[in-house]
Amino acid sequence: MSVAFPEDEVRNYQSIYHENQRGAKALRDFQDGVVALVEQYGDGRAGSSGKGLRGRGFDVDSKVQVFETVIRGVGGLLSAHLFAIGELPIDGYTPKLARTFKKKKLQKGEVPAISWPGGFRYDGQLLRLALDLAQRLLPAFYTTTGMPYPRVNLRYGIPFYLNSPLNRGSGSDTEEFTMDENPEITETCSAGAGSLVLEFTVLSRLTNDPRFEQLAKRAFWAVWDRRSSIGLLGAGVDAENGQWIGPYSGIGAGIDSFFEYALKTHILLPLTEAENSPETFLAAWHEAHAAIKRHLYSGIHHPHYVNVHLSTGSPQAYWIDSLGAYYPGLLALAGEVEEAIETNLLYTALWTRYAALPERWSVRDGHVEGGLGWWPGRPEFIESNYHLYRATRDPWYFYVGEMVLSDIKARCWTECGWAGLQDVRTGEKSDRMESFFLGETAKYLYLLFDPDHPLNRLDAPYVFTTEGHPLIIPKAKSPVVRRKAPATRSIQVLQNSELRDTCPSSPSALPFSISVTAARPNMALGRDEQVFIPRDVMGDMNDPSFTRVRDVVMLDVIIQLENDAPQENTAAPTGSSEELYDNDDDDDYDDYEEEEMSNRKTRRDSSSVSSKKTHDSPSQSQYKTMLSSLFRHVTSVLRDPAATLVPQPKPQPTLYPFTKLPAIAPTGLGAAGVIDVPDAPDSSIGPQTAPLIWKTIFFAGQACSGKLPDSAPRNHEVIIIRRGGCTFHDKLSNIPAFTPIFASLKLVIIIDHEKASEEDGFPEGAGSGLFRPLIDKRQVTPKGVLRRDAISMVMVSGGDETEAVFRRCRSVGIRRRYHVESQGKVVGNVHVI
Ligand code: DMJ
Repeated sequence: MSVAFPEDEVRNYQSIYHENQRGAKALRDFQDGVVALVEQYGDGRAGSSGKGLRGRGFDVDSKVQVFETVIRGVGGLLSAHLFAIGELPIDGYTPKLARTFKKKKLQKGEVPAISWPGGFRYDGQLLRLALDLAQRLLPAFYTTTGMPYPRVNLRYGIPFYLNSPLNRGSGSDTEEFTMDENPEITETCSAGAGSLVLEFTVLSRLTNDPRFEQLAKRAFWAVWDRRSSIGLLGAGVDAENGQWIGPYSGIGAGIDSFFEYALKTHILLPLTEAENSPETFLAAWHEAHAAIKRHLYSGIHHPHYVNVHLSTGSPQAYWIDSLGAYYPGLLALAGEVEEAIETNLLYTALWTRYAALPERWSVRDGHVEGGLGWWPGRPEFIESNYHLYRATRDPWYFYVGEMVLSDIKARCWTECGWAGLQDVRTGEKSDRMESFFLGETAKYLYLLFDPDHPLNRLDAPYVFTTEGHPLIIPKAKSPVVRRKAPATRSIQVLQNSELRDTCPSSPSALPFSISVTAARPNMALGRDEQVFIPRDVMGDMNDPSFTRVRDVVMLDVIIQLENDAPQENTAAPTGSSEELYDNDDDDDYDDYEEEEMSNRKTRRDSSSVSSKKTHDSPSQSQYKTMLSSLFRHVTSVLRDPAATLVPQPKPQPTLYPFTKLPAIAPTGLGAAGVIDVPDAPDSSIGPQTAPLIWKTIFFAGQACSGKLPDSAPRNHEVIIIRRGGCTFHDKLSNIPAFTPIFASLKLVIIIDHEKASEEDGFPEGAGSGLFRPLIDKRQVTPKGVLRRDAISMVMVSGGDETEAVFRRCRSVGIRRRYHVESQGKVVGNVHVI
C-alpha cells in the first residue's frame, strides 16, 4: 500500500489555521484560564489571597486516588506553570518581568512576577497550587514499605489506614473514619506506586523542597526491588506488607507507566554521578526491557507481548490491552525503533478492525476478551504513533493518525463533548469524557499533525508525563540535594554496549514518499489475521491496490420483528402493524385461488391479534378511572393557583428486535439486479425503534394460479411468494403491471420450501443450502407484455418457519455483502461487516 502524506502538505494546510488560531488566541485562552482558576481557588498562599470564591486551594473533604491526583492534578498544574514562566515554549509568548519597587525575597513556590494582560501578575500561583495539592497527598507515603497508600483524604489525610505509622497511637481524629465496616484497601498497582517520580521531582526542583522527589523515588525503588528473580513486576502490590497481589506480569494495565517513568526519569534528569541518578533509572529501564523481551515478547504471527507468571515466566493469558499500546512509543523514545514499529502493527490492525481499540483483545481467539469492549478515549495507541512518527518520519503514521481522527469524529462526538465508546463493536457511546481524552489523545493527534509546533522543535530534555503533560527541569533548578540511597539497593548500571540511550537516526524515506513501514518485507499482517472492516468506516475504498466489491449473488434480508413483550408506557409505534397486511378490497380478488384467500384470512386474524397486543383499547372502566383522575387533578389545580399540572411520564419508545436471513439473487435472462437501496443495519445492532425501509408486505402463496390482485404490487413494497407449483418466471408473470412509485413493489422474496437446518449454518451460513434461482426468460406482465422495469427478486430458505417470521415482522430491509479484492483476487481474510 503506498502512503503519501508529505510533511510539507501538512504544513501548508495548517499554516492558515495556525495564523488565526494558534499563538495569540491560544495564549489568551490559557492566560484567562489561569486567572479564572486563581479567582476560584486562590493563589496558593497562606493569607487572604489564598482563598478563592470556591475554596482555598485543595482544602476539600474528598478521598482521592494518589496516582490519578498526581498525574492529572499536580502534573497538569506544574506543566502549566512551566508554560507560564516560559520554560516550555508557546509561540509568540516572551514573559516580561513586572516592574517592582522593592526587591523582595522569594518565598517557597514564588517566582519573579510576570506581567500579563489585564493587570494580572503571574508569580507562581499554579506552582503553589501544585504544592498545596501535593502536600495534601504526603500522608499516603507513611507506609513501612515506602510505597504510597492508594488513597488519601485531601483534608484529613489517611485516618482510615489504621496500620500506618502515622496513625499508631493516634487519638480521636481517626475515630470518625473507623466506623466503616470495610477496612480501606491497601492494594496499589505498580504503576500507581512507581509513577510519581516525574511530577514530584519537578515539584521538588521548582520549590527547593526535596521531600517529594525523595518519596517518589523511594516508592519507585520499592516497587522495583520486588521484581521477581527473572526481572518481572506484578500488577498489584500491598502497600503495607509489600506482597504481590496476583501472579500476573505484563506491560499493560497496572504496570504500564512504571516502565515509562524509568526511562523518562533518565531523560528528564540532567546527568549526574550521584546515586539515584538518571543512570540508575536507565539501568532499571534496560533491565525491565530485557526481561519483557525475554519473557513477554511473542514474535509469532504479529509481534506482541503476552501475560506471564511473574516468577516462572510461564504464559498465563493471551490477551493484549489497550493500555499496553503505549509501549511501542516508549520503545521508540528508548531508541528501540524496530521493536516499536513491529509491535505497534497489531494495535494498528485492531484499530482498523474496530475503528477504536477494545479494552482487551484475545490474540488467541481473535476477538474482544471477556466482554471488555469499551474504548474510553484512551490515548496510548495514538501516543505511540506520535512517538513513532517523530522517530521514523514515516508518512504511515500520518495515515494512521488520519484514520484515528476520522473514526473519533464519526463515532465519539456529542453535543457536549467527546464521549467514549461503551462497546467498540456496536458503537454505543458512554456518557463520560475522561480528562485524558483532551490531555493526551487530542494532544498527541495535534502534535502529530503539527511538525512545527514549538514542542516538536524543542531541543531540550523534556518529557510528557503519563498523562501527557510536558515537563522540564529549568536549567537553573538542576542541582538538588540528593538523598543517599540505602546500600541494599541492587541497582547497577548494565555495562552492555548494545543498550541504547539514544535514538538511531530515522531510516531514509523510500522514493516517492512511500511508507517504509508499509513496505516492510515479510510483513505477516494480513496473511494470517482476520481483519474486519465496518462498511461505514471503510466507505468507498479507492486504494489502487484494494477494491471493495459488492457481492451480486448473496445478500441478507433484515427483518425487524414485532415486539411481543408487554410494553410499559408504550407509545404508539411509528408504523402501525396494520400497515403490514393487505386489507384492500380488490376487483381482481375473485380470480384469485383459494389458497391465497385463506392466506389473507390468516393475515387478517393475526393482524387483529397483533393489534390487540400493542394497541389495546381501554375498557369502559379504565376510561372511567382515567377520566376521574384527570378530573381530580384539574380541579385541584383550579383550587390551588400555585399548583401546576404534574408532568406525565414521557412514553418510552418501543424497541423492536431484528433477525436476518441469507438471501440469494437469481440468474438468467429474466433476473433483474438487486434493488439499490441504503443498507439496513446489521441485525446484531440490537432492538431499535426506527423501522426498516419497507413496511408493507403482501403474502401471495405460491402465486401460480393467475394474476395477483392489482393492489399487491401497487400498495405493497414486498411480495412474499412460496417456492414450487410453477417456475420463477411464471410467478413473476402473475404480478400485475404497476407504476413504480414510492408505495409500490420493490422486492419479491421467494421462500424456499427447504427447512433451514443448524447444519446448513442457518442463519449465519452464507448459502444456507440455497441454490441460485434461474429465471430463464425475460420478465413479462400477466398480459405477456415485456416488463419495462424488471422486478427485483431474491430467495431465502426456511419454509413455514420463515413465512411465520415474515408474518410477525414490522418492517423489512436488505443488507448487501462486500468483499475486498486485490489485483482481481479475493482477499479472503478481510471481511467487510
Ligand atoms: C492515563 O490516565 C495515563 O496514561 C495512565 O498512566 C494510564 N492510562 C490512562 C489513559 O488510558
